[in-house]
Amino acid sequence: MGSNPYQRGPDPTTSSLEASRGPFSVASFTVSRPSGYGAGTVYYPTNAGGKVGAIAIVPGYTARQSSINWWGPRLASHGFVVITIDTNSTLDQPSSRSSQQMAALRQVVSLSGTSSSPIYNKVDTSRLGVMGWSMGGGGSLISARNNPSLKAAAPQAPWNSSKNFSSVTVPTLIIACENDTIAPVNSHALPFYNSMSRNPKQYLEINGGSHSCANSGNSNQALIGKKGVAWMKRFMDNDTRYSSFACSNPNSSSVSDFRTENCSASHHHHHH
Ligand code: 856
Repeated sequence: MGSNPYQRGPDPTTSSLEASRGPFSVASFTVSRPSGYGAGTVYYPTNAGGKVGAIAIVPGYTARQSSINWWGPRLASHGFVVITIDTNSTLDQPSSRSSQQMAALRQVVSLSGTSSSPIYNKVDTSRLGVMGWSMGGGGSLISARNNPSLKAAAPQAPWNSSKNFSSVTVPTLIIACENDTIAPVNSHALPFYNSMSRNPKQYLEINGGSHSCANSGNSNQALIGKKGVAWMKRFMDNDTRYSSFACSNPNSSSVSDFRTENCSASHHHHHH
């Protein structure tokens, strides 16, 4: 077996993934001139050693970065550059949120090529991912459909008027909230999940959760953080040390429904 040049950090454990921070130190800055979106905050690891993948995270209708910014330091401390954004208008629809998400990724790529930037030379611009809440989750699904070169997607409580994401090839983790009355799982998260077949996919439904069940301050951050970080490490970094954490059923009373396909929890290697 060859070594994986994208692998960062020590071998994961349940406790390292359930902790509020991973192994790397995190710094952040505000984007001074957002291009194509409303505002941005970049969280990045200061000591990950070498380039890392980048993830853009978009909030929902009427919401701002504060609704999803718990992911920033959490993911960055495991070795990702993360940009959380505000949209141009809080009323923007999912397709616009997708466009703004891709603009934010382009800006992170640009900053990684700018010698005066804190993230100069820190981003592997070939490994980009998307996350978002509600209409930002619907936007993330649109981004995944329109940009098959993305390495991973993880929408939470996604909302979108179109239900057909059958062409998505990007590995996608849908975090759903059982008692969501704004994006009910039976008319949003489950149809999105069921429409996909060409990708590694997963449906993680939080028991009794409201529409904000995976937002900043949620009461299941150990579980949701573990699954979100593991999905991104497995598919953005191709780090198979995370396969079982990414693919297996957490068998938790906090999970009311779990489904996954094309996600191998164990890897069998040939030895010669
Ligand atoms: C926080 C998505 C018809 O659609 C809606 O009413 C609706 C409302 C809210 C959201 C959303 O993004 O919620 C996030 O507001 C759809």
